[in-house]
Amino acid sequence: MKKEAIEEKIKKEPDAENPYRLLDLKLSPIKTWAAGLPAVVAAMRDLVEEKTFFRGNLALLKMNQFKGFDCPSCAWPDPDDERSPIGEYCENGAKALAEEATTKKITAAFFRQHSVFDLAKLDDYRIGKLGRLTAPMYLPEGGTHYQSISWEDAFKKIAAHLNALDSPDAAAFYTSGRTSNEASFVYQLFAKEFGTNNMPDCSNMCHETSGSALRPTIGIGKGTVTLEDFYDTDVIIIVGQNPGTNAPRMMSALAKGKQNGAKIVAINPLPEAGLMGFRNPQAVTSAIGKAGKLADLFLPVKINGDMALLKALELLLLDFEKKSPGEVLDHAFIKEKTTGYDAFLEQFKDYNLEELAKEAGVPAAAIYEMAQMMAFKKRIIFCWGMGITQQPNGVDMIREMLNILLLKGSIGIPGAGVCPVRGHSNVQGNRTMMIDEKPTDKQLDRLESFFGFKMPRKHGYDVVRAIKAIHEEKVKLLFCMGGNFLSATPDTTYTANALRKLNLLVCVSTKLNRGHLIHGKEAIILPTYGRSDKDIVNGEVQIISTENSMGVVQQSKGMLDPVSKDLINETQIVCRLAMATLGSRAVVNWQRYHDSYDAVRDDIEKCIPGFENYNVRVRQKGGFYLPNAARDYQRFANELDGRAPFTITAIPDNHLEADEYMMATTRTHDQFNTTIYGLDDRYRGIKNERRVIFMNQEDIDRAGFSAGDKVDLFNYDDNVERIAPLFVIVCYPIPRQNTVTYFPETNVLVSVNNVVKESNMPASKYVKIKIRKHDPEVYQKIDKILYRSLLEPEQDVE
Ligand SMILES: Nc1nc2c(c(=O)[nH]1)N[C@H]1C(S)=C(S)[C@@H](COP(=O)(O)OP(=O)(O)OC[C@H]3O[C@@H](n4cnc5c(=O)[nH]c(N)nc54)[C@H](O)[C@@H]3O)O[C@H]1N2
Ligand SMILES: Nc1nc2c(c(=O)[nH]1)N[C@H]1C(S)=C(S)[C@@H](COP(=O)(O)OP(=O)(O)OC[C@H]3O[C@@H](n4cnc5c(=O)[nH]c(N)nc54)[C@H](O)[C@@H]3O)O[C@H]1N2
Ligand SMILES: [Mo]
Repeated sequence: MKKEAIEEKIKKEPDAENPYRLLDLKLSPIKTWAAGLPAVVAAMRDLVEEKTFFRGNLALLKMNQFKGFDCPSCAWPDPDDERSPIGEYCENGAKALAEEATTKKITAAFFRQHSVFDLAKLDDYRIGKLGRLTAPMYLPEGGTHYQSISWEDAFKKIAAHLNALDSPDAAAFYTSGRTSNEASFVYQLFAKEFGTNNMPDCSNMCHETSGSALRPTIGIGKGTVTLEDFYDTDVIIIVGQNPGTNAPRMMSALAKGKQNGAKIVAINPLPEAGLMGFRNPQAVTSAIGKAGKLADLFLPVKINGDMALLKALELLLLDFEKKSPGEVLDHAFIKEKTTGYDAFLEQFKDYNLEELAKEAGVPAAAIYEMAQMMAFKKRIIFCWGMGITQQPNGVDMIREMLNILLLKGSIGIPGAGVCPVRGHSNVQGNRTMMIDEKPTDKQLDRLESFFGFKMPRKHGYDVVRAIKAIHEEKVKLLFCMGGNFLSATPDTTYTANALRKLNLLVCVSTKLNRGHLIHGKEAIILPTYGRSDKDIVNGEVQIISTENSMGVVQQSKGMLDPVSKDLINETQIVCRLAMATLGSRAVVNWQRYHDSYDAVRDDIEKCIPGFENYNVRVRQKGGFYLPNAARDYQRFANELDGRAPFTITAIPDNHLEADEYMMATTRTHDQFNTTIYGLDDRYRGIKNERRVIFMNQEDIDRAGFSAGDKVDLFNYDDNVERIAPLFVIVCYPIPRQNTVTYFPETNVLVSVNNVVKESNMPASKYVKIKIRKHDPEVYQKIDKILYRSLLEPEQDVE
């Protein structure tokens, strides 16, 4: 069907029960390259829309520069040496900045005018566009509107609630990944002094799987490569990750590596533009010139077909080794640095290339081509993202990639290793600072000996366990340091019903989001600084620090005048809360941390290895690398005498019934997690609509649908009917019986019990669904408040 005919058809069939949502989807061809001039234009448009063009552009010149501030968007590192004078940022970094640097604001008067119930009528895009939060707000029990509260009273109220709990474990402290090292350190310390390890964080939905896979094998839950390794390597393999949208500056590193001779392999069910080609928007000539090709080989794997693909690859590499003994595998490395090789080899007797290829959904010849690219090369980098970590067997799949590197001795040498591409800009630093529901005894011992009080030892709740504990009313108070707990987590209706049972929900936030509108009996919003804001303590502009995806710790100095005088930085919020809650019980000198980030850093240095001389080194140009024994001296899992074990994994059974589909939830090019910048997904050819489902043409035909049809989506895990109403079918080059939709709209379909083995992360890219023609009757079965934005006309909120 012609695209105009599809667009026309969507418009022509209004939804009787839902006349308010006029769909205005526009389709265009899928892009085959990313960035370039359109990226520059899109970035500037966002700055204009946020009424921050000059302020924003001024800030952009400082973003990711040596003495500037760290981009609040993704965690991709900045070059150690030269940085582009016209801007070391990407389109999506600029959009993130526009969101934060906006001059629009929400005042107390705004909250007096609009009830919480009415604000829920707005969709996420409109909520985000309201502007920055400017004053602390309080929603009393039974109240309809958030009302003003002083900071002093807010802290008193939260403290009273905390102290009234039956046990410290009835509180949970969530963290999103933008919080600085300094704020993270005091935050986890406060939770521990209060008495709990209930510290769920966004890692529990993001790269927990990577940590779970890597810690017991290579001895560290982080990647082992630096940016330099990308520039000089032979093969870069990108599995389940979409750099063009989610880590755009990674494309410059890929392009540089390719220029120097590296081959790039992309493994993804979707032909993502950012994997296929690239125009550097930071270089004037290249932004408008011919796009460079990126991937040399694209393998359109089925959702969760990666394990079969990796086994097929191993089978072929072993075959190459048989034909050219000693030229493919690194036997010395295997002997000295690994364990379990013989047992690992055993399994390959049972595997057959054609069957594995079929299971992967990729022609055997293509896998052979990949094996050929790698067989006689040693400098190989495996990168992965959410396409792997959010699979039920994600831990196993990462260990399988590691198996390949171990076979070839491709780890801990230049140009080779593992690269989990992190999400939030300081999510890695949060963990280094011990925001972790299961801190190790070693970490707790160090804290105990420095601070001199007993640390709680019982492991706390991660995100999924916290949701269940809130449901069971074991947790009565949820404190969120940033993020959007409601929308980022799975099983939205179940989670919403849990959150409604809380005694108190506290959110430290920069912007309003849906997470503030589904609340407990009482709720408090505490407004705070963003990364680009000038953070003044005792009359001086302060620096904070963050750790990027490659373990570099560096300073960040905000430079914009805050939108309100009534904001407090995250560190001081924690310190004041600690003083209000612990009073004379406190052993930690909270006032000292409150008054000085340097004091916080001095103590981080004494409690966490690798931070020696923190205050000096963080001020050096480019910061400093944290130690990484796997990378630096090929020292892997300690329990095994520094060797890395081979892991024997299984191929999952991915059988689907004829009317079932596998759904992966991903990001559009116009969002940062739950923050919706706009309604387009430019690279995938989608404009003006987020409620779309990508389907293969043959599946569309077989099910008797046609492109442009309106459908409802269902999931039936644990015999519960989960419904996501009103989606539009878009025909897309995607493997059979596989579908893709956008997060967070379809989180409602992800069962809280659908988790990754070992890491307990929601398996958000492995959701079994059924698809039926849209029936307005479904509106009778959904949560009317959660779906208010879909069911009722928008109100004017300006
Ligand atoms: N602009 C922007 N930048 C961001 C974010 C954002 O929302 N917006 N989010 C940040 C965060 S917190 C994170 S964690 C990262 C996320 O960045 P990514 O890891 O890129 O996350 P996603 O877009 O969720 O999905 C990644 C890819 O997985 C593929 N995929 C799905 N299922 C499978 C599968 O079974 N196998 C394979 N091989 N691939 C599969 C999808 O097609 C998609 O291309 O980005 C960070 N950066
Ligand atoms: N179905 C599905 N679900 C997913 C995913 C998926 O791919 N599919 N991805 C998962 C992943 S990888 C992640 S990381 C999580 C993300 O989960 P979260 O981190 O909880 O969500 P965000 O949308 O990043 O949080 C946005 C909010 O953070 C606040 N904020 C922004 N900057 C700051 C700041 O500097 N300080 C403070 N205090 N607040 C700030 C703003 O109020 C904003 O509304 O979602 C997960 N959920
Ligand atoms: Mo993430």
